[in-house]
Amino acid sequence: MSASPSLASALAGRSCAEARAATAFAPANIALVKYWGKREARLNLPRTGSLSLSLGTLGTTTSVEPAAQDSLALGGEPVDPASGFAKRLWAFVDEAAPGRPPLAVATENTIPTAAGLASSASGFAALVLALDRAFGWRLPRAALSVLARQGSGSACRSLWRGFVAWRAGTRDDGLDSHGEPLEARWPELRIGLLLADTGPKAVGSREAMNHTVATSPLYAAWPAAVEGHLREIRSAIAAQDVHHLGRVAEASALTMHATMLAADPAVVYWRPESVRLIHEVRRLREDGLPVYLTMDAGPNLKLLYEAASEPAVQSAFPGLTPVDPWSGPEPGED
Ligand code: 2P0
Repeated sequence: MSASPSLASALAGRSCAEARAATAFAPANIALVKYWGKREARLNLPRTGSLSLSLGTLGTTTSVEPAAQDSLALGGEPVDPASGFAKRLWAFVDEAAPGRPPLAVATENTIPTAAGLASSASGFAALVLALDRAFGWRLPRAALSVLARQGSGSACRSLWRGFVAWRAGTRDDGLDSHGEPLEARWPELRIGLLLADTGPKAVGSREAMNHTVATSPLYAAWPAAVEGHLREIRSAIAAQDVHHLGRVAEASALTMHATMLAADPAVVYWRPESVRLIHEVRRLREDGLPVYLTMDAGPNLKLLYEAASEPAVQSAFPGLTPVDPWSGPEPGED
């Protein structure tokens, strides 16, 4: 049974009249089974489920406080209200907190911005957690996940640490489409961030996703592939089988890129260095090192391996930023 009716009343009852100063952290997340394609664009309702791993201490900390007028800062610097970032953020705040007073919002990424990995996911999740505290809503975490999803789809998975499943849901209002933490912990599992290119992206992920759904003949095969990947990844997590988990995560990422390569015109995020790194990961695996890769809508790689393999992975890739997904606070806690 879905908890939607109670989520609906919890959300309907939120008051936005008075705010106090509040701060919250949310981690970035990397999908092991990717979200790629929407059934409804305004609410970011996905065509399929997805499953992610949160990035421990890497993410976004956001503060909200009442002010004489709206203002926005990123990394301590004021953000131009006419910028795309500011417009998207305030449109979201107006929808999440209708009738609100003016607010000063300050946001900081702990994920290296130059790494091209700072995501809208931790940003919208931290903002929703900060708004929940600022207005004293005390909403259930699933309701906050619904709100975060409306800012950016993948943000609905950044409300928890560890593994998080996002169920596609079937409702038109999206109240059954939110993140849900898995109980499973896998303390040995690591994720490593590996840069192939730090230049600006030619195509944003939202645009690439919509363009792929609209024009790629391979997209028709995507929903069934995801169903299989979701079943497989849950069984890999239950067994703590890094080979199984890695195979499925790699297949999900490469299948997603295959749908993009078949779009018209093709979306090609891979740079020469991306391809070199992909081959290097495969070579290490042939030599017996259990290391696998995933990629998002960009040229960079994320490596999946267990703690015991970290020295070997680090020595093969000196530029690697290793992440312990189990470190850091529970999102929304001090
Ligand atoms: C994911 N990505 O599952 C997939 C894999 C990128 C590749 O979710 O339009 O910023 O805000 O719902 O969440 C990135 O897209 O898109 C993303 P919107 P979002 O992590």
